[in-house]
Amino acid sequence: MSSDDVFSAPAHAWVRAPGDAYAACLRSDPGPIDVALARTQHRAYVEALGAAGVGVEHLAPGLDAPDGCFIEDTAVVWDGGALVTRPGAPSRRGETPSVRAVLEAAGLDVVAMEAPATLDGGDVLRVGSRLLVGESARTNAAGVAALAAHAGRFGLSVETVPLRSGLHLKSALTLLEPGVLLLGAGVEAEQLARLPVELIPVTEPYGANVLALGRRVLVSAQAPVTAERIERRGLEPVTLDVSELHRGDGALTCLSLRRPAPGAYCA
Ligand code: CIR
Repeated sequence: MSSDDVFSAPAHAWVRAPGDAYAACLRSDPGPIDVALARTQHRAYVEALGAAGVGVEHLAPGLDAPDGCFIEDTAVVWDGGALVTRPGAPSRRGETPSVRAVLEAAGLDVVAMEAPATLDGGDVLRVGSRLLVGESARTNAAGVAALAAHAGRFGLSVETVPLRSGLHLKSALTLLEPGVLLLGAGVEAEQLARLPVELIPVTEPYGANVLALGRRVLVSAQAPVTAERIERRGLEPVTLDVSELHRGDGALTCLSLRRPAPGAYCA
């Protein structure tokens, strides 16, 4: 793997539908969650992945894993390798053994983080051969070091980015297309000034977390202005209503764990 890799839609994605325990997930919004609607919205998300040519594999929802549908947080995957994380929230650590099993079965070179390291996959954004890591409350220096050690063997470098607000780096910063990032309120533009990228500021609360599947881009239905801007750039926004997943502090990237095609990288 190297900086010459091409950006493309993921070849494969692992997902986990919201289980019965989802209403007890970690969240900042104290209002009720409609678990049945969350499942319906999750199904539509999975269909959108499939329609973009991504092969989807389902993991079983865990009875004692309320946040299990936010599977992105449990690993960081790239062409050939993966780091299974130790999520920052102790209640989420039981989600990782099943993820480790499928990543190993997929033939990836898997390393699992150990205490005291913590890292959530939602804090890791791939930009070319760089992995940007958010300094969130969920990710610590030992977690960043564990990622740097394993990913470094594949030619990937790791750089940290301070967060102004928000749960994860990717709550505020995602890749729209190669060299182009959507930037929300949670990260200051000056923190990214060193990067050879175009930054598109987004003001809608859920607008900065999109999932680019090649030219097709999944966007929250709660970010219509962002969807319009994406369309004006000649990309194909696909808007999805994920209201019940937003209620659990989730967004579009966190609902899947994605593996790129050989020689490629993906969002
Ligand atoms: C949590 O607090 O861990 C979950 N309720 C939400 C995780 C969202 N993950 C993500 O954006 N990568």
